[in-house]
Amino acid sequence: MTDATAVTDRDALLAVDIQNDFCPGGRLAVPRGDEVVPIVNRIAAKFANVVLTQDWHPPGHLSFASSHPGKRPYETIDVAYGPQVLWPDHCIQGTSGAEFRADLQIPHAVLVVRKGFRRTIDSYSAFYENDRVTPTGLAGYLRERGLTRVLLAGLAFDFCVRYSAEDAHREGFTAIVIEDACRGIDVDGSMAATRRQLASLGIRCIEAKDIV
Ligand code: VGL
Ligand code: ZN
Repeated sequence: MTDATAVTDRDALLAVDIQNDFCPGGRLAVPRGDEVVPIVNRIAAKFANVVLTQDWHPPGHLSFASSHPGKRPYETIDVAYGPQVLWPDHCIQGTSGAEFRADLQIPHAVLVVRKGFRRTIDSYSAFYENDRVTPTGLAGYLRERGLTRVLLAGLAFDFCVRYSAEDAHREGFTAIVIEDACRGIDVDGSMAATRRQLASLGIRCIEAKDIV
């Protein structure tokens, strides 16, 4: 049970990577990823400030298993900034897989943050790329607009939602994950690890019905 969370004008909803490639039929399909769309549409109507993120990779991106001869998707390799999970090719700039789901209907969204556009750095978080030092600019945007709390929903719970929530918290924003508005991939126990890590940082997980 969680208490009602009232949305204010200092809140931002971060709708993470609700793109064709992360939904059934896509190239890195998150199981039941499409189910978040109507939920996020409903939640978004309550927010004055909605930010969308869009995974946006060039062809031959470092995070693609196909860029590493002999490697397979979901293996982990060491790159310049540390371990990196390898993925099927996905969300390639300008392709239909990289487009937002057509049924995602948030015309009042105020910002789209594209990430993962540097060939040699992946970016799970909407705030920092996977080298953990290259910023996307989102923290500055939120601060300059006086937004203090970030509620997160979307795909995937155990990757881009997780790292975005952790970085929001690290940047001094209050981060809250709307868990039933997310779906996960679950690589090597990553769902359980995410729940543990969010809890240890004091990042609350709530349900969509608690947002009023
Ligand atoms: C994501 C893996 C690779 C995500 C993006 O949106 O969670 N996961 N690229
Ligand atoms: Zn990606």
